[in-house]
Amino acid sequence: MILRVSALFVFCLFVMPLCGFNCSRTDVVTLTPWLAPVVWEGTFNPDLLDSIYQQQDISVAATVFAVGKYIMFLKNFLETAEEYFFVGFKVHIYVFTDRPDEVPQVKMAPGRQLTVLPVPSSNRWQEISARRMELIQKLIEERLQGHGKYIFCLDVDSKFHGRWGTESLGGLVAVIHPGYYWDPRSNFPYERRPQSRAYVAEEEGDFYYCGGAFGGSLEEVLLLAKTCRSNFEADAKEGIEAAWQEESHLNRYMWINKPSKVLSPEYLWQDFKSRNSEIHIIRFSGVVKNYAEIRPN
Ligand code: UD2
Repeated sequence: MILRVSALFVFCLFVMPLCGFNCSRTDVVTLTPWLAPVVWEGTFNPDLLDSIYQQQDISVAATVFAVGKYIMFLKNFLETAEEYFFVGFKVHIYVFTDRPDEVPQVKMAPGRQLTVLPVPSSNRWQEISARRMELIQKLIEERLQGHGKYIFCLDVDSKFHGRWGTESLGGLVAVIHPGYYWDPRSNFPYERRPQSRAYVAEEEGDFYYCGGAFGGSLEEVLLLAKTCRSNFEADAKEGIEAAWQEESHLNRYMWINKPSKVLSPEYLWQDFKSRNSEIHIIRFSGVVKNYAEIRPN
């Protein structure tokens, strides 16, 4: 009896604060039915996680596309990434753009670097968004193999407001779309035509995930990019473009290949939306933009 009480005492005093038992959430889903964590503020200990990954000497790559007028968003993206994205870790940002001369100079901390990769311009925004998978595949195959371990692929018309760090690392990582997380599955804007390779049937699907932020290990993201690219191209040969381009293919992929970590909408909020009470912090959000002004068509 004495042994049991003192074991409980030790557990409460030392283990609980470390492992996060004192920081749980009951107002939101924090575990998927396939046992992947759903990361919300208050469900993890950032210092503990950082200390674990510091020992592993990890590095994180990030891709961002700034084609045509979207270059205007890059400065804010890069400056806020310096403040909040994997601070204290090695970070390599790859900017794909058709306007390399307009890439802003942003002072980066030691251990952080930026590489500009030129891409052709395009007359269709859908094509720019969709070609990202192909370019991410090539980047991993041609430049990243053996360099670093993790990668995140992010929309440029966004900025960081709060920590995005080691709590987000995992094999395959998806972000729940802020527009649909309270909705029934039937409202999710999946591709619903069976002839598309992005098809998700009415009774299928877990969450609706964002195309604007996803990531994981280099191996997993390479598989994802390859699959989404080849499905997208096979659809295109048959004259089909999925409802939300590569976002639809990504959602199909995540239904079949369950993410090992799911990030809450804190990791990609939308500035035009008012903040709901369960959102204790906004870490990254899409800025308000005038589509008619910035898209090529
Ligand atoms: C959603 C997704 C986006 C993508 C798209 C469907 C979120 C928050 N956003 O946003 O990721 O899945 O639906 O295609 O999940 N881009 C350029 N130049 C252009 C057009 C696009 O560089 O002229 C790049 C840029 O990095 C941008 C991204 O493509 O952030 C996505 O395009 P968008 O922001 O116009 O797509 P949107 O807002 O419909």
